[in-house]
This record gives sequence, C-alpha cells and structure tokens, in this order.
Amino acid sequence: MALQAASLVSSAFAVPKEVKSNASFKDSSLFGVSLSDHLKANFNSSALRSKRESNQRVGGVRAQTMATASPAVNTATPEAKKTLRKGSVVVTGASSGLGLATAKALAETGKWHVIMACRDLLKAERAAKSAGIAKENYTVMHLDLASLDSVRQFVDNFRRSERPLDVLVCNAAVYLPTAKEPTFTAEGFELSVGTNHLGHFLLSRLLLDDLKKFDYPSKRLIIVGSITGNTNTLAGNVPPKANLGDLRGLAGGLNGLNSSSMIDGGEFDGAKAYKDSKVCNMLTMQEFHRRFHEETGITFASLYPGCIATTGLFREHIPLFRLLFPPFQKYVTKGFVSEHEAGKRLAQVVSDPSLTKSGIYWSWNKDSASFENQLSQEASDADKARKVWEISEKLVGLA
Ligand code: LMG
Ligand code: NDP
Ligand code: PMR
Repeated sequence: MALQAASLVSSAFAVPKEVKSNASFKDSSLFGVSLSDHLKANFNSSALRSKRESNQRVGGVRAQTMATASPAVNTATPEAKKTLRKGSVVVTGASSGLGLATAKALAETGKWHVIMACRDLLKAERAAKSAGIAKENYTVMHLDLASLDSVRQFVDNFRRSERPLDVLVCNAAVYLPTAKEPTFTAEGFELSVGTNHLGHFLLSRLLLDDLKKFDYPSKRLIIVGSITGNTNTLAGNVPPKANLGDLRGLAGGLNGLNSSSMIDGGEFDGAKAYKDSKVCNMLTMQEFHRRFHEETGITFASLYPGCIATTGLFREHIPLFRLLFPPFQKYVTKGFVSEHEAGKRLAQVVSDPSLTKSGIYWSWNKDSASFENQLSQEASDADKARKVWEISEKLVGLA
C-alpha cells in the first residue's frame, strides 16, 4: 500500500517535459496546468474579444418545445441567414448536471436554440422548466445512447425537424463505480463504454454530415473528457487507472461472453470502465480533428470542466462518498466547481469566438480562465486513436 501510494505520488508529481521550462510545480503536475498556456489563453481571449460582438447572431428561429414541431430554418437569403439566425446546438444528457447548466447558459444568451437530447423526456422537460429555460429556447428530443437504434432514430428525427445543426455537444455519461458485475447496452456492449463512447461515436459520425451542411460561422463538435482519464495528473493516478491496453476487449465487442467487458481485456471494474470511456472520448475528438478539420473547418474540442462533485454522475456511489466528495474537492484538492460555473465553461467552448482552435483539450484555472491543457500519453496517442476509431466503426456498424 505504501509502495502504491508512493508510486502514485511520484508519477503524479512528474513534470511533463513540454512544460518544464515555464510551468510551476503546482501548475503542471497537480492539475495539469501550464502557466504559459494559461497566459496564452488569456491573451487570445482578450485579443479576440472585440470580434465577439460582430460574430454573434441573433434572431430568426421559431419557438418550439416538441420534437415533432415544424421546420425552423430561416428562409431569408443566404446572406441574411448567415447574419440573422440563432445558433442551433444539440446537447446530449441535458436533463441534469453539466448538460442542463450548459443548456441554461446558452439559452440565456438568447443566441442559441438548445436541442436537449435526453433518454427521459419527462425528466428533461421538468429540468428545463425548473432551471427556468424559456420555452422558445429549447426543444427536448429523445436519445438513449445505450441503444444504437435509438441513436439512429434520433438522427432521423432531428433531420425531419429540419433544424440546422451548428454545434454538437457529446456530454451524457454514466458512472458505475460500485457495480460488481458488468451491465450492457441494447447491443451488448459494457454499459459505460457503450454509452459514453460508442453511443456518442455513432451519433457524432452520423451528425458530421449535418454539421457540414449548414453555414453557421463557427461549427463545433465537442466531446466532454475528464482529468481522471489522464494519468499525467494526480486525479488520474487514483486507482483504478485508465488503461486501454492493446484494445483486445474492445475488438472483441465488450460483451463479457466471448470477450472481456473491459477495453484492455481485464476483469470488470466500473470505475476503470468510466475512465477508459473518457480516454476514448478524448482520443475520438483528436481523430475527428485529424480526419476532418482541414476539409470541413469544423472545430473539434474536448474539455475537463472541473470537478462538479454535486452532479448525478455520482448517484451510484455509496452515500458516504457522496457526502464527503464535495467538501473533499472544495477544501482539499480545490478542484471543485459548481454546476453553474461548469455550465458557463462548456457554453464557452460552444460559442466563444476565442475558442475556435481545433484539436484542443480545454481546462480552466481557478479564476476560470481557459487554457489549452495537455493530455496524458495514452490520451494523446495517435496510433491508439486510429485503432479505437477503426474498431468502434465496426462495432457500431459503420464499417
Ligand atoms: C475507488 O477507490 C473506488 O473503490 C471505486 O468505487 C471508484 O470510486 C474509484 O477512482 C474511482 O475509486 C479508490 C480508492 C483508492 O480511493 C479511496 O478509497 C479514497 C477514499 C476517499 C474518497 C474521497 C472522498 C473522501 C475524502 C475524505 C475527506 C477528508 C480529507 C482527507 C484528505 C486525504 C487526502 C489524501 O484510493 C487510493 O488508493 C488512494 C491511495 C492513497 C491516497 C494517497 C493520496 C496521496 C496523495 C497525496 C495527498 C494529496 C492531497 C490532495 C492534494 C491537496 C493539495 C492542496
Ligand atoms: P449527470 O449524471 O448529472 O448527467 C449525465 C447526463 O447523461 C444525464 O442527463 C443523464 O440522463 C444522461 N445519460 C446517461 N445515460 C444516458 C443514455 N443512455 N442516453 C442518454 N443520456 C444519458 O453527470 P454530469 O453532469 O456530471 O456529467 C456530464 C459530463 O461531464 C459527463 O460526460 C461526465 O463524464 C463529465 N464530467 C463530469 C465531471 C464531474 O465532476 N461531475 C468531471 C469531468 C467530466 P438522466 O438525467 O436521464 O439520468
Ligand atoms: Mg478525485 C488533485 C486533485 C483531484 C482532482 C481535481 C480530482 C478530480 N480528484 C483529485 C484527487 C483525488 N481524488 C485524491 C487525492 C483522491 C484519493 C483520496 C481522490 C479520490 C477520488 C475518488 C474515489 N476521486 C474521484 C473518486 C471518484 O469516484 C471520482 C471518479 O474517479 O470518477 C471516475 C473522482 C473524481 N476526482 C476528480 C473528478 C473530476 C472525479 C470525477 C470523475 C470524472 O468525471 O472524471
């Protein structure tokens, strides 16, 4: 145990080569923060702030709250359309936590119509109401990421609604830290990786065509990542650590029958499966960037929004954990962030004109300034990203 803790501490405190020269000890190792990146991010955001006003579009889209409501594309001339209509953003898992806070933050600007893509329509509708999101600024549509049929159905429904797609936010996730045995999606994939990665993988692959179609000034595809999938941080070194290994379990379909339910082929571990799924999310974002950024101009991004220790993500954890985790993050690690603050951060990645750079994993400092963070070695391994992409294509029926 002592040995384990010691190795945990030493690897967590190792300073990444790239930031050695100008990052402080605390910046680079504890929270994965590089001071130089922080300064760069600050500079960029103030330099580009003046562009913001001219880039923001207001107006045109009709209010609706039903998935089946009539088309809402602005019928003005292409030029007018470019300058007049609201942005249209799909947020998965917008019925609670980060997704809901992001939907609220975007809706409140009056410049976005949020499509809340949720598995529980009633819960989503209630959540939107109690968060005070104005009716004309959101639409709830059904999406269960644990079923690939549901993902395809969502894409069909979305297309039939004839709404534009300007930004897609892959936010939904499940975390099953106390599960002793694996559970599975409709197609038989282990639930955490099946939902968090494979469901989103299919969704974003299908909706890429839709993103390409519309002429919004800044189109983005965002996949929420996390610090706990990054082993170059202290948080990422709390066992069990993320590790995709040689992907043998993923290649076998994660079905727990003729293959392991874990990506690396090991024994089922719910906390590890979640962290592995976040590594897949971050790898997928970079593979999208490599394959499609130049051709499409779409911005591909991931982020760590901070430790939002109060969300529903921890609903399956033991009550003692849920009680102690928020004060631990607030007062010990100081990594805590409120749902409101985290929602503003993700909303920034959706709409801030200073965050158009593609292929970036965004994080924030304590004063909530965004910076380009460094991913762990595994989460930035281009060869692994390609392999995860190719295997995932087969699993979801795209190849
Ligand atoms: C597994 O447990 C779970 O079994 C699994 O279900 C899943 O949740 C998984 O990764 C997720 O974790 C991991 C287990 C192993 O961790 C624990 O059991 C820790 C329980 C504590 C939970 C946190 C909330 C409660 C905190 C109590 C608040 C009191 C404050 C005490 C502060 C103590 C700080 C350490 O974890 C380990 O093996 C841990 C190994 C030993 C930990 C040593 C950590 C060394 C780090 C150095 C200290 C740095 C302190 C923080 C930085 C402060 C900087 C200002
Ligand atoms: P929540 O549990 O509050 O929100 C997760 C959302 O995902 C819920 O709306 C949930 O729906 C939805 N969801 C779960 N399964 C499915 C499914 N099969 N189909 C459709 N939607 C589904 O957690 P958070 O807000 O904390 O998590 C949001 C994102 O933030 C996740 O990607 C998580 O990994 C990430 N994150 C969170 C951190 C934190 O500290 N909380 C830190 C870093 C990253 P329902 O309401 O119906 O349950
Ligand atoms: Mg972690 C140093 C800072 C830090 C940060 C920013 C997080 C974030 N955590 C940190 C440190 C620690 N955590 C330490 C030192 C411990 C051992 C006491 C610790 C423990 C811990 C547990 C048991 N932490 C956790 C858990 C969870 O169950 C959460 C998890 O891993 O879910 C996959 C979690 C988290 N810690 C975080 C964040 C953001 C989480 C939520 C998980 C996520 O969404 O990635």
